[in-house]
Amino acid sequence: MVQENLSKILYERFAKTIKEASNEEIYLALLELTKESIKEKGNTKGKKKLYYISAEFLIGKLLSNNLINLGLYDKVKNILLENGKYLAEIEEIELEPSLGNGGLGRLAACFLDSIATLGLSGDGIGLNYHFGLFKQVFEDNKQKAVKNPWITSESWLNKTDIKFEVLFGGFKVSSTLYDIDVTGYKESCNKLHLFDIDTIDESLVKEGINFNKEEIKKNLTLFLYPDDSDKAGNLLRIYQQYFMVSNAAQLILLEFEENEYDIHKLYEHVVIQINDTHPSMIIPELIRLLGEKGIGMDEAIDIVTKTCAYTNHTILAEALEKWPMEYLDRVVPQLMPIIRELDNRVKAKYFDEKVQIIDKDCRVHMAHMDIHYGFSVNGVAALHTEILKREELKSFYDIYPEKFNNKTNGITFRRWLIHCNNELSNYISELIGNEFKTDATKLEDLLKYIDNDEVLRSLEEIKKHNKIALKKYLKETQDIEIDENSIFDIQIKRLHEYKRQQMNVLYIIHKYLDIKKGNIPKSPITMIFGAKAAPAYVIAQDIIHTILCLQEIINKDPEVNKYLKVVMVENYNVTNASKLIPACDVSEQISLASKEASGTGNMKFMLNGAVTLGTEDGANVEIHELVGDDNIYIFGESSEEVIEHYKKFDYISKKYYEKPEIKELVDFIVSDEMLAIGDKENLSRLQKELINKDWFMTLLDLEDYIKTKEKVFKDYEDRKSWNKKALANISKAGFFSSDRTIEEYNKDIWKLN
Ligand code: 26V
Repeated sequence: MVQENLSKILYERFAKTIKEASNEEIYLALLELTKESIKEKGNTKGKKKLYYISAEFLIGKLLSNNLINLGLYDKVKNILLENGKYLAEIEEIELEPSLGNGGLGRLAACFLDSIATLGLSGDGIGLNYHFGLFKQVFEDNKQKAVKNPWITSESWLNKTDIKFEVLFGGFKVSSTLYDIDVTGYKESCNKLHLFDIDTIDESLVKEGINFNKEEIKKNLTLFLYPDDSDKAGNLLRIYQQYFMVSNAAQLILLEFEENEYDIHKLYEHVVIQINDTHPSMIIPELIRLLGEKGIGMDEAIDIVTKTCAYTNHTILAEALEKWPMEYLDRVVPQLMPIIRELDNRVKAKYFDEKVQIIDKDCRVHMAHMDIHYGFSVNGVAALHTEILKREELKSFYDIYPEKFNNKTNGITFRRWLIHCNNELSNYISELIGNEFKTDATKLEDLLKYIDNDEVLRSLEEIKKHNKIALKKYLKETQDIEIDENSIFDIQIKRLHEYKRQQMNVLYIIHKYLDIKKGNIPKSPITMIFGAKAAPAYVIAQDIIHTILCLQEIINKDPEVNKYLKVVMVENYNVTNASKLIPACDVSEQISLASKEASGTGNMKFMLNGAVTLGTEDGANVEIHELVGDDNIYIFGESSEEVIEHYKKFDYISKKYYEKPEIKELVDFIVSDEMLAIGDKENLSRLQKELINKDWFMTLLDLEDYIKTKEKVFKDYEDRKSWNKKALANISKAGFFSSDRTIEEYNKDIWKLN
């Protein structure tokens, strides 16, 4: 059937056979074929429906993922192969929708996959950004940000006839809803609803990613999170957030009314998950709309509180949104009486200033509104939730202990195993059958092969194939030559000081100097990074510059490059993550303990047989518990110790810097070699930052990190024992399936039927 349908589409559209068609033509035909098959699946239905509202859905390319979920992947791959075509090449035609910054957005995408797979009735609601997260290009060893379009004339977007009006202070805009089908693995479908304005003007973007931030009617959905380092950027972000939630509220009420349910019982049929604080204005907006329907304030507040649940994804103070009242007065004047009323009720009941919604500086704390006027607050890993309860949100936990719960993050195994590492997935099926695809805990059955030499050797072989594929990709895209027989040590994630890419940089300097002294590593090492830095984040730009300078120096040095290479992958995104993760030996998860809420890359690496080198932070703690001390490398101070340092202000980086072994590494950043190719301003700023500030305590853990990493590389030499670690990691990864996470959300929070 698939063969006939594909041939028919190609013939009707291009008068060509599969053999004759170009990759572009085959892509378009597959898009059509997939969309047709989706129609046959129908939508999930239930008495209660979840709306997952999020400013980000980092869905990545959809073709192969949809083919897998529809059960067509192997068929299509083989049909193409019989005609001399490669699905992997056809995948390249699709543009990646980079509609998210990082973990939070990718989590939302994994969740949609699992919600549909479990047959739960739940849709995503977000914004149809015309340009996703900027595309990163390297020029003069620096990051340059350029626009990142993804919408083509034919795409996964389906325009609907649903239109709403959204009122802002002084003007209104009209919206149109676009839908993307969310296919579940062998189940029915849900939708990702993306709202757009009708008056968008893409030509506003001139140089790089700059545009006039004040022309709201033309720019509202132009970019994912514009730069918020200035007032205009912040205002635009509030316009986006209100546009998202006003449309969401209207859609939710429209669907609700179509079912003729009783509006007084909204919470029996609707549950709204607020993904971080970006959609928090849904609370006052729903209260406002219920008021328009004649429901009094007390009851409206009660209904909304029983409908909304909030997920916290970070404890970093700078990331917790606090909007000045002045901004909200300007953008959403109609919400302000409600927000003031919500705050008055809090102030009348609680004297603790820390739980107020509007603080004494007239800033509105969005998370505080969510906690008071939602029924559930969850963190995203066990440690993170404990820190919320004991430290960051303690005052709230004291008031509402029953609202707090943990939901450890997860990842969809369809994308992060079956698609990205099809060879490993097929091999696992050969060993233990297919059940792990729907019940990930079945991966534990692999443990019976822990002493089986043939299985261990096969795992090593598969890893080698993935390394060769990555080598080819890096040669083609960046003209960088790497050695597939080297250890692949990978750190891929957003660039942030708390994630401590700078600590990895100092290790590289250590290794480089060590090799120069004649200490040659047994196996060569390839250090790989991928990271985008927010354009206004100065130190993050400096770290990227330092990595790129080291890449140039080390890779060009004939004495060293046989043993050590550095690769900074350009434009790290979902697509290249799928190529990097399966090729990895050592997964770098080295955030300062207490700072990484969960991490999800750590789970992807583990599932693909990499061994974690990490701190006791986020979900690393749970990985450690699952795999045991022998199958993970843990270093650094604990979250309790780190939190104590912050409380006592007793971490002084200069004291560490004064140790000669550390000084040598930090000073190398501004050595003659580095200054000969790098920019003095960037390099000395980073060096000074490490000496005088180092807010995320790089130097505190540096020595332990270097020592532990040396042990990792030594242990790698015992290939059998290393392969056992890889197998143990794969076997224990089942817990991190987002199917498990979603089952927990449903059991404890959503209660969908
Ligand atoms: C946002 C911002 C915005 C302003 C500048 C600094 C800054 C720093 C961090 C953030 C984080 C936004 C929230 C986020 O993406 N959190 C991530 O959520 C993942 C899914 O739960 C989780 O795995 C990551 O640990 C967490 O960082």
